[in-house]
Amino acid sequence: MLDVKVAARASEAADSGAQQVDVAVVGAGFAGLFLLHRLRKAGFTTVVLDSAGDVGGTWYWNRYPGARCDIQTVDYSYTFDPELERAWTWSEKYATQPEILRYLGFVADRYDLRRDIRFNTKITAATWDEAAERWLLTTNNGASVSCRHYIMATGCLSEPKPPEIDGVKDFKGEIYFTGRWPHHEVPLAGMRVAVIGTGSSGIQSIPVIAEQAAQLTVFQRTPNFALPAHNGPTSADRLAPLQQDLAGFREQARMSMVGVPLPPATEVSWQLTDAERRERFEKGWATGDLVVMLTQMWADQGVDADGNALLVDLLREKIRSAVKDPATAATLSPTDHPFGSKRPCLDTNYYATYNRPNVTLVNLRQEPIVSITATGIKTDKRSFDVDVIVFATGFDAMTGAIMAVHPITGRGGKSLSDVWAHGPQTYLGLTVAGFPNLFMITGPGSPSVLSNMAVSIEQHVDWVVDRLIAARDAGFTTIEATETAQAGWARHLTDCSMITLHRLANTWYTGANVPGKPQGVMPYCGGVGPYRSICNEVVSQGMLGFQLTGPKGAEQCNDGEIVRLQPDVRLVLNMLAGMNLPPLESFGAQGARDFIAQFNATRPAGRPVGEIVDGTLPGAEGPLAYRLYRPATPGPHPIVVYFHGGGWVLGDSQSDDPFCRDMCRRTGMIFVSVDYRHAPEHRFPAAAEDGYIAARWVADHAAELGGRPGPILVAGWSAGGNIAAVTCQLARDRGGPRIAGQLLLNPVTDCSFERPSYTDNATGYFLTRSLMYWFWDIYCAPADRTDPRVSPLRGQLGGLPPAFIVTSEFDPLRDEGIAYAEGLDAAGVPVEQLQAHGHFHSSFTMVDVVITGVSGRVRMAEALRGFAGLPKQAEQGDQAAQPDRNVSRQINAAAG
Ligand code: NA7
Repeated sequence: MLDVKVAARASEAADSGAQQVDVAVVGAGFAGLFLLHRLRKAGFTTVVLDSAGDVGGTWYWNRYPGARCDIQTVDYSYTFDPELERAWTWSEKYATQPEILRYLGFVADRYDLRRDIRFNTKITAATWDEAAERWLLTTNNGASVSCRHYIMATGCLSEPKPPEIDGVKDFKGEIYFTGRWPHHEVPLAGMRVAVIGTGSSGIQSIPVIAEQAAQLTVFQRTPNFALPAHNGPTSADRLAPLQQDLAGFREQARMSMVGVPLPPATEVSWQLTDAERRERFEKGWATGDLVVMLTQMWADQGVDADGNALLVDLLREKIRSAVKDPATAATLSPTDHPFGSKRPCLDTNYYATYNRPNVTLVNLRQEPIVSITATGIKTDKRSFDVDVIVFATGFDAMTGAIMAVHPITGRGGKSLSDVWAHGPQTYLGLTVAGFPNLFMITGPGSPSVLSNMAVSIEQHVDWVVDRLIAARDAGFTTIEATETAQAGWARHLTDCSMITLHRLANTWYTGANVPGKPQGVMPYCGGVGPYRSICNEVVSQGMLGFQLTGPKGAEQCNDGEIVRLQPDVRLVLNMLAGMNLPPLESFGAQGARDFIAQFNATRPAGRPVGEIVDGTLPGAEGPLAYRLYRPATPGPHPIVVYFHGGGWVLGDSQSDDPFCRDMCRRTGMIFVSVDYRHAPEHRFPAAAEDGYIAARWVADHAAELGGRPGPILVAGWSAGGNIAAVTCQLARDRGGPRIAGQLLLNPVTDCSFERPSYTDNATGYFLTRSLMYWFWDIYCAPADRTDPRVSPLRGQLGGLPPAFIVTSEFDPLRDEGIAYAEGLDAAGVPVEQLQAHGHFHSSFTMVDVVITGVSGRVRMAEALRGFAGLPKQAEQGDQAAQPDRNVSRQINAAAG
């Protein structure tokens, strides 16, 4: 019992000739059963191997007291056969382990699956035979297996983690692992029981064990968030849509973010009052549903540390009200991670259990376990004598079951353990380059554990089986991911992981729970629906990133990366494409302005700043409106004169409102956004001259505006970046104002359309080449275009203020921005560049929509502060006053 890794005892393989099949599957859980069913229907000879004695996978092993599903069971079911759905009714909202195991047995019987499953059989080695193009699997029980395709349906949480505590073997009492719970009744009545671990398994079992044991001592290393399940029959609300339109309900789940058909919240936290947030929270709490609490409170809860912290405050309040002893409540309250970044739990009476006289909580952060002794557990402060120790210490997640079960040797004798030595490498979480015909169901790099597993399993199984059918029909015998595709997927995974807060917590999602395991967010964070459409796109693009080969030299390889855009940019562009809008330039100037105003009205409201003041300043030929954003911190602040984007044709002082608010908060500086004159009413050089005059006026009136006297800064996006760059040149040439630094975001710097970015990104990324032609035509006559007041790249570049220049990979203006940076550098101007990969022209101004733009804005703010001689990080006045925000601010800093 002690060494869970050798639970399945080795026996001599009776190798009387390998069993020949088309496909071998490891694992007879949710995934393996469905695979067998589909493969058989598709005409593939198939064998499933499992070290367990029966079907069930994780539900076969995890029999600990209180074990239940924590996704509503109506969602955690097979959906491939409506007849099956009608034939089974769950008795509870969250079914118990025995009921789920009965369900899987029912499925196995219904489709007569057991006859092709070899139970009590573990694979001891898997080797790719290059000549035969087959996998050879040796087993510890019976014949080896020779198969064309090898599919790991091993589950994400199947390999229990060793206890990592000295002295386990010395303990004279009983030891149990929640992940390998005995099949017989475990007597706990009257016993002194210790539970180590407070993840889902601990939190589900502790209340049940407490009712039986004489004394229960819980050893907690990290407190976790737990929500009440409010179990019982499935609510009528939840059943109604399912009963009315089963197919529609299932389809919605498949295209949702987490595999459960609930529309995510759209309002951001700062749009809701305290009372409104509390109301939402209480309603969510009452539903007893993790997915509701994880996705329905407010839109920024899962992507922004501050938005998350508001929810954390309310959750901590619940713990305080459930646990009578304030010190115990404090110990149970998580402080080191955002809600949802570590897997939260669903409980029944968990917190109230600590009010029982027979339950003691030990905080291992204050008194770590030193060893296990013959009689119990010794911390560095005390000894606890116990009769039973329950290890609820979790799993070597995601990769453990794949790596630890047996050596897998692919093409050229490469071992998977070596290939994954620094972390899992996969394409789509489904395949690995160098391992032909090997597939993983819900492998690392797929949504897997961040989703409703039932939905993700069905998607993977369908995708794999459909590919095997297509390959067979086309006469191909091998399918293998390319290195290019795999490297691209790794980049995409990293990009996705920047959206959520998972990277900010030490969890099994990141490998942090296993000493020595490489660190990194392993599941795909981009969502179930987007992931599904990517997998479909791989197919529609001719199996992009796969090499297929067949007899007589048949070969097909469409190499490439499936996603090069940032995940949220991709969503935005897909949404825009879905709207089928006519080109902006076809609206005419006023029509385009109206359209942009309408479009801007639907964006998330910008975040609060200390104060917003609208005013007017004298421009080159008349008054210009401006909007001033003041930070909440005490002034005087440095001032940034800001010029909005819009091709010299569109926009006003409010059109980049969320960006100005965000940058005002991040920099702790005043932003003055100027409504310079626009074309076609006012053509070149109106915008340039207004920009310069406005900067001079702001510098002259800095003190009146509450700003710090001395040099100002300038910033601008797109055409506004052009005006900012031009303003710096004019200020240098016309004797002021003094400018301490310039932030140029996707600036127009030159009138040439010849650079590659104009061709590479001519269409498809919102700012198109033809739209740029149109802007130029409206603003500037061809004869004027080489004037440095519109093509600053053609001006003198020496003696300009230091610059921070941002360019985006998928932007026609990319190369001229880079050229400007290079030009400044050559002229001896200090310049820093951010060449943002996967981003488009609007990435950084779509605040709270393109979340992956945050890190770029953090760098922009640091640069502006550097220009102004301030330390990198700004104190955010409106938050500094609230001590509870310190954790979130630290996390924010780490996120930056
Ligand atoms: P988890 O969620 O990984 O929980 C394991 C718990 O055990 C967690 O509280 C760990 O603390 C704790 N642990 C692990 N190793 C030790 C040692 N050496 N000493 C003390 N405490 C330790 O696993 P579960 O089985 O509960 O749940 C797995 C998933 O199953 C769950 O998320 C659902 O998806 C279903 P830590 O947090 O690492 O400090």
